[in-house]
Amino acid sequence: MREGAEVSAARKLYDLAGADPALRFSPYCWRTKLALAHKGIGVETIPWRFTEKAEIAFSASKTVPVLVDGEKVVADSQAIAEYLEAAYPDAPSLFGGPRAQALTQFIRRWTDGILHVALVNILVPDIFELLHPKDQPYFRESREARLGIGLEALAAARSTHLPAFQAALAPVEFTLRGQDFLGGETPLYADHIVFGALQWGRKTSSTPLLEENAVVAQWMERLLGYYGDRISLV
Ligand SMILES: N[C@@H](CCC(=O)N[C@@H](CS)C(=O)NCC(=O)O)C(=O)O
Repeated sequence: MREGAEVSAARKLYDLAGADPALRFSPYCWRTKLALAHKGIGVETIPWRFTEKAEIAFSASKTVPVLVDGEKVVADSQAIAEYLEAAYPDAPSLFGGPRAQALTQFIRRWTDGILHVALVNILVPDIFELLHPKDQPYFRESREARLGIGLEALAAARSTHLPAFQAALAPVEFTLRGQDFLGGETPLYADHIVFGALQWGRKTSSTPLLEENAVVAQWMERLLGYYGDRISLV
């Protein structure tokens, strides 16, 4: 386990929070927090709510994560990962080289397009309950419009969405049966991406999602253990 990274006052990460400011559940923010830990870069995380767009207007982004690194402002988890890789070349690589960086795009697209979609159907009603009251009307309206279904109807159909999630996860489980991390012997950004999705589930789901996936659950613990006190758990 490595030493904890020093937190610079000039480095901040806007990180999605629930009603409880310690509940940090954004899959994209978790990717970024693991990427920062991987690079050994300490950061102060700022709890941010969906409707606090004015707080991040300086970044020209309406979504988090937003990283402030001294004079530099970077929004979007992918842009942040690429920034960190370029700006901190002497720290461990996030991607493991340019060709692996290209392959990581597949993991990202698969996670966003398949794993997140399977999880959205399960998690959105649970997330609604955990949000700050000022966020709830916005979240309900935007998610019902996006998904084309009411939150209550989605909640009633919850169990019908669980098999799609388990099926989506199967390639991750099979891979991790043969290696410690998606990156091989040590983690890479590919691990951070998939971890973010499952941590989103772990932080918000009203029922455990990984009971049938001990291999995947153990990998999540292994990943957190690898970074030790480098990772801020809020
Ligand atoms: N492509 C963006 C997506 C970021 C994103 O969608 N973040 C969500 C939190 S998980 C957000 O801030 N949503 C604000 C909203 O829905 O208004 C990234 O990779 O950073």
